[in-house]
Amino acid sequence: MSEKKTVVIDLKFARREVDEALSNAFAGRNVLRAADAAADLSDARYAVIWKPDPTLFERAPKLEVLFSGGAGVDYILAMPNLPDIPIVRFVDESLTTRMSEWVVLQALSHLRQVPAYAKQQRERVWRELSQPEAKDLTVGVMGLGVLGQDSVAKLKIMGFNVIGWSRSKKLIDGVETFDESGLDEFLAKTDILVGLLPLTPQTRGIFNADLFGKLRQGGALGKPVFINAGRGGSQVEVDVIAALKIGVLGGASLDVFEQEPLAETSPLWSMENVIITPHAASASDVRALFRNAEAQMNDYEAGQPLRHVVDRTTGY
Ligand code: NDP
Ligand code: OXD
Repeated sequence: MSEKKTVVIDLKFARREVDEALSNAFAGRNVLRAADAAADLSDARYAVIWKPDPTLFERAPKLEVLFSGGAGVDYILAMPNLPDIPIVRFVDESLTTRMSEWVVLQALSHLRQVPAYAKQQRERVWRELSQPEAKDLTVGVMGLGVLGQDSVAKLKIMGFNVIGWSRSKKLIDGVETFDESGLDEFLAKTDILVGLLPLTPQTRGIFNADLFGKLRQGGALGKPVFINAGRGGSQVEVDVIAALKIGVLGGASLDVFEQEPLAETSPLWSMENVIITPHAASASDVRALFRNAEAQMNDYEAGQPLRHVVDRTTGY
């Protein structure tokens, strides 16, 4: 019998990736799979989860810590019968780096007019479009947490002028930052808006017509661009669509949606200057997830505090 506490895995990730990662993880621990309906989870003390089965907490009543398979935990906080135990969110360099790659890619795609050139290519049109430089544009990042701050740094390397907004004011070298009360001032300076916010009651629906109307018009791209990889629940999709149609927004890159998968009937699919990715901006590397969780389990059993624990009062 292992002395280390038992782990249950309930990750709605690709089965093969989970199996491969598990073959090198949680040495000396009993590891159970929630997907195995016959498994007795009654002694499990840790759960590593992403969109788990609603019955998990009934089957595993002795859980002491939940490890989220992603950085966002809105899906956990919304679960019925959630036990009052620590929730650890996933924070790892691989996740951070992947997100910054996606954010920089999208900002550059709009700067360099990738959607317009892709359309010209489909139509076999040879026409050079006018080209501002990155330094002519201000990218405003909403959410200056682990992911937001790394994206800010990498956007700056590409030459963009970058500003940021978060609940509490941040001090970031060379970046003008705003707290909650400075939202309008922040928006009025923003040409490309990047959403990297968690979904909470405060951020639900924050990207709406009123907010889009406050973004700077007439910047180097003519119209502002909206980029969102936080959570779809933070955007009001009918407002995004309307803003694109009437020209309040000149373009968008969306990785997250109010309903996922995005309905085939959504007008977003076929809108010019809209780039869609299927909630793939930064997928969790399962090996890194298990490495992080295992290290924290060992530390916790040695009496060390858990890191990256969710604050249930703020919801992230
Ligand atoms: P963090 O918790 O590190 O940062 C969250 C940031 O949002 C903080 O700066 C926080 O402010 C700010 N914030 C939260 N609520 C508010 C509010 N009401 N008003 C203003 N600012 C607010 O999270 P991460 O950076 O690690 O991740 C951000 C989100 O990205 C995740 O919650 C998840 O939803 C999403 N995500 C999406 C992925 C994808 O593939 N699409 C992949 C990974 C994550 P403060 O600093 O003051 O606390
Ligand atoms: C996350 C995600 O929260 O992938 O990590 O959405």
